[in-house]
Amino acid sequence: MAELVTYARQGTVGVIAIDNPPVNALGAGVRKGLVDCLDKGNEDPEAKALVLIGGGRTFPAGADITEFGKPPASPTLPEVIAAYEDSAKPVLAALHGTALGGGLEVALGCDWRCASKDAKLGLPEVKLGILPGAGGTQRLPRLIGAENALTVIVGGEFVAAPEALEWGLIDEIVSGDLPAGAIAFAERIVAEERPRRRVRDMEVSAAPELFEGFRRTVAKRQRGFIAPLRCIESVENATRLPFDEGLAAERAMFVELVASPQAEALRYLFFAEREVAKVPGIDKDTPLRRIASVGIVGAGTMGGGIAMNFANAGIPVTLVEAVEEALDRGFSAILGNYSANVDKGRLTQKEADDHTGRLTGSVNFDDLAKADLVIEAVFEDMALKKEIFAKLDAVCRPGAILATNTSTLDIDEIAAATSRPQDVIGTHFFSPANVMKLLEIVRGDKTADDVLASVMRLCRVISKVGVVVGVCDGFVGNRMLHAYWDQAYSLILEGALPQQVDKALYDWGWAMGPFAVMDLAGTDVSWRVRQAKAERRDRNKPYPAAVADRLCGKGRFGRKTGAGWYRYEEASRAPLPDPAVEALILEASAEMGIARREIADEEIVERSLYALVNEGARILAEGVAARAGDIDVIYHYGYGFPRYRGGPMFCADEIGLEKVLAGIRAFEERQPGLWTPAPLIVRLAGEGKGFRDP
Ligand code: T1G
Repeated sequence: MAELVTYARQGTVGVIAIDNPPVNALGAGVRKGLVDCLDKGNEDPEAKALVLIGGGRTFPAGADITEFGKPPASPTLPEVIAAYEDSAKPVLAALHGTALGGGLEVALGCDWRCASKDAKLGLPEVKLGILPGAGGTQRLPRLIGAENALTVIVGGEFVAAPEALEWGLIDEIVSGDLPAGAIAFAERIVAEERPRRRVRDMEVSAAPELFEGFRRTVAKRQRGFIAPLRCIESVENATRLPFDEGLAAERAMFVELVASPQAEALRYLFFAEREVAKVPGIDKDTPLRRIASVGIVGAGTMGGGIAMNFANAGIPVTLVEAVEEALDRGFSAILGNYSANVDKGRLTQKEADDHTGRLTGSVNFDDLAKADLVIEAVFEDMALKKEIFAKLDAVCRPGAILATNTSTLDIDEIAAATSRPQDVIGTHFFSPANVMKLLEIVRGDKTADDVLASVMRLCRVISKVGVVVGVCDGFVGNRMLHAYWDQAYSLILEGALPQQVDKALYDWGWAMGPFAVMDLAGTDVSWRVRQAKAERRDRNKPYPAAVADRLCGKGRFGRKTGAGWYRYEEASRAPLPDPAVEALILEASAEMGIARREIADEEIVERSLYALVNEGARILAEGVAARAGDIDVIYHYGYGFPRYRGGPMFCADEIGLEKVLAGIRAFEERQPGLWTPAPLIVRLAGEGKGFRDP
């Protein structure tokens, strides 16, 4: 087995190189190698200084996350870092790629740090529900000050090399070859007899207000997450406790958090997000189709948002509308979005101008003839979509990818309107399309592998999380959402009110409750879908959405009409309970013969979750989603499911499918027809298994 860490001397400099692809994670073997090679360097009489460097694409990107939850093998990371800090010879860490977590903590244990100009540095442990556990919260503030350290540790975002140099996190940027530049730097350190610098010996102070300020921000931006508060507490310790006491307190918090349910959920999502990119049956070397120009049909809210993704990624876009007025409306909405981004400082005016410069409008389909990818984003009408795809089939070049942004219609039926169904695919963006990270990629019966692989690859280019799903009504996300909404309607018919349901789910961690979401998206959107399906609806099943039909019947379409499930004051987004809605609900309960009762928040949370899980289990069994993790990634990035709870399927596994099944059966007694337990849950519960078990 190739050595994970090697030692070699170049002139008077000993070089310790790590080689553990893909990201040089600091697993047990690497940690042992680091200490062994340090000893070799310190015992090498010719070596006056040592350089620590990573092979391959990056300096260590952290501890090996796959080792979490297992008994730690010695040496532990704190022991490795203490050894480097106590090295007899000065050590320079040479950073490239993404020097993160435990990797950066090792570098903080070295005397000096240099980096390649495009290196990224960070302590993103908070995103895994933990805090830096190898001295990062004690050494980083000593080196760059408490405020900068809090920004890095509490937010978990990466710092680019130029900013790291400014902050003193690194001492030099190496523009050319990193190993050569690092060795030269080490030789200068020796030649100039620069004094040893142990970060642990540095001092840091800060006013309590600083930490209070960060706590307030966390309460708003990272609501419900435990780790950010622990991070603040530990950095605060660095300003008031001796180093070793602060270090011990950090470690104790780390051990507590790494075993916490939040950390387990966030670790699960970390790997689930990487799994979604591996599409069963699609070879990772599938040749890709070039996508260097894009066409969008429909310049409405969705079409405009979708176009911005490509313009932001440097890809020219042609937006086609039926008439000039619609095109003008579409462009002014897009320009409005960009100037709002400039006002908020998210973009410079030049960047906004560059992006809008890549957008071209047209009312002529022929202008799509050369596009590599065309996405149709007109309103949900099958006949209209088929007409458009027939047109695209006539004008688009051979090999162009034809995609539809439908959120529910049958992709195979749309594809059948062309002579090239193998080039047709679903790309279901979420509103606002230039903001929401999720892209449900709908694989049709005839969709070609290279079309699928190309669109999956495209997700990285436009910074989306792409999840491949099969064809069914509402695909994965919306299909589950209807079961979840049916419970929301049922709960208000049985005794709750929209504000109680929304508060219970918000307090449980959802970004927003279902009724507030319906008002944001427009209650008429799902109403039109229900109306379109009315003839096919099974009359033997309960129809709790009847209360929503009543609401829409009164023209209460949500924020856009100033009233929906809530009322909204002029220019305010605050949802205000409306007695008119309460009256409408009580009237509906009475007419549907439903006796209203007290409903506890726990029941609201449980019925909402179990409705998602039950439908999710059907979707898994049908193969519409490849893995439970795919469903959880969809629910986090597309529907605001609380990240620190992992996802509906993960939650069900944590609760235990036997208990979930018992709960579903209890609800079925109360609502026969709405709660038939999914056979997959019955089987897995019977076998004592979970969705993640093979
Ligand atoms: N441990 C184990 N595997 C890892 C890993 C890690 N730290 N980081 C990445 N991988 C795997 C990943 O699962 C994937 O595997 C492959 O590497 C490529 O990753 C004490 C305890 C570095 C920015 O949180 O953010 O240190 O799917 O697809 O998009 O304080 O990976 O190919 O089989 O993501 O180019 C802190 C986590 C750990 C960084 C690269 N570090 N990694 O992104 O590739 S906690 C992190 C990332 C810690 C100490 C504590 C990203 C990346 P596979 P990828 P990428």
